Amino acid sequence: METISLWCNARLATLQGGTWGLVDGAAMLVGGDSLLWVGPLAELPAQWRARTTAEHDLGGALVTPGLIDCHTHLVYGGQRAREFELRLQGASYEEIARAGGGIRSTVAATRAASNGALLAAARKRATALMAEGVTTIEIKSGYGLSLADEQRCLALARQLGRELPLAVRTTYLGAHALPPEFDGRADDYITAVCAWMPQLHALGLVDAVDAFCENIGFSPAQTRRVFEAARALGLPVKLHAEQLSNQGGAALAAEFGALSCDHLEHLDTAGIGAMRAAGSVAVLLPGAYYFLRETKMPPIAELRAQGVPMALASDHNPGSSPGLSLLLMLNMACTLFRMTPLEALQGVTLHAARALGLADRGTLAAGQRADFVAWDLDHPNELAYWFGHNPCRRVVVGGTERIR
Ligand code: DI6
Ligand code: FE
Repeated sequence: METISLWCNARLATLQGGTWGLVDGAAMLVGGDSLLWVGPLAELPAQWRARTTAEHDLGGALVTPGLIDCHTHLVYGGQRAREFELRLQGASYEEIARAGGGIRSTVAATRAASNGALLAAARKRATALMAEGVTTIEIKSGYGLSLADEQRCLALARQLGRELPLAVRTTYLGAHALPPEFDGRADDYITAVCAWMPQLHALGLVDAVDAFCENIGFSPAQTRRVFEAARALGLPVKLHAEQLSNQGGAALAAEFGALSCDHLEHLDTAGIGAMRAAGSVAVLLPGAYYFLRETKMPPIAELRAQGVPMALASDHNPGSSPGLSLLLMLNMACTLFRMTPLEALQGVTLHAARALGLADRGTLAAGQRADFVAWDLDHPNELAYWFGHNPCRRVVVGGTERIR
């Protein structure tokens, strides 16, 4: 007989209906990896109660959906603390990148690292994110930049998802930077990125395709070629758009029905309109904004006014956001970007799910995956309020409690 577990004595923030969706004295019924029923315990139908085979007391804790980090670059070798020092002495992120540092230095370190070393480092990072209630994570490639190394990094990301109680979605970001062997031949490199895509996809390693459309990255015309290759394979696209300058990348991505456009500090009104029409999610990355000491904020008020869903992510990477706390991103989204605590939590739950094309998670409702977190908090607005503190008490992923 299938185990049906009752999780009771909770204060739920279901995030349904565009609000916190608070339910006190609540219970959730879990069968397999899904939520079968969610609501006040007093309203649990008798026939469900009769089928319950296990019971868990949540001790009155606040429970939210599992957190989703929808934009990370978790698999890479080395670190860039020296580059941080140089930036503090006045060098800019772009100058360092143009001088061959930046992403390229991480590409060299990644290529030189063994599978075991890459996996061990990525596992540590994933474990840190998980400790704060992250149950789904997106991992991009983009530090291999050869067929063999992109394949290695994507396969290691998949392996992490098999080893850990964590759902992993992979994104192919071959068009992240120009590798040294293609110096002066960016168009040829894009041809290679497009040629590798069906091979990586055939290996089951690609859930989505991304590119870095930027003056230090790839042009809109090159990005378009990558997106056309993705479309030919039926793969959804996302884009690092308008991070350091306005390239019209968001509108281009929207033309391809992008799941999301990410960063967006320099997004303009035309880009917002295109995203809205395409239903693309705006993924905001306050960690990179903070760490690069940017001063131009993404156009939050206009995104909000236009009803473009906003997600938040760690953007964990060694160059522009070496942080491993998604909860800190909630706090920064409010302090730096003036988002509301509700928007911040929606940004790491239902809107993050949408940015990954996942309809089965992000809220607490019957039919959703049983991914949820019990917090040592009274109200969900505290998730954005405390910082440098981890109130995560228990985590359930796909119906199974994660033992820490
Ligand atoms: N934008 C970013 O912020 C990261 N990648 C990107 O396209 C930074 C990656 C790095 O500096 O290593
Ligand atoms: Fe990124």
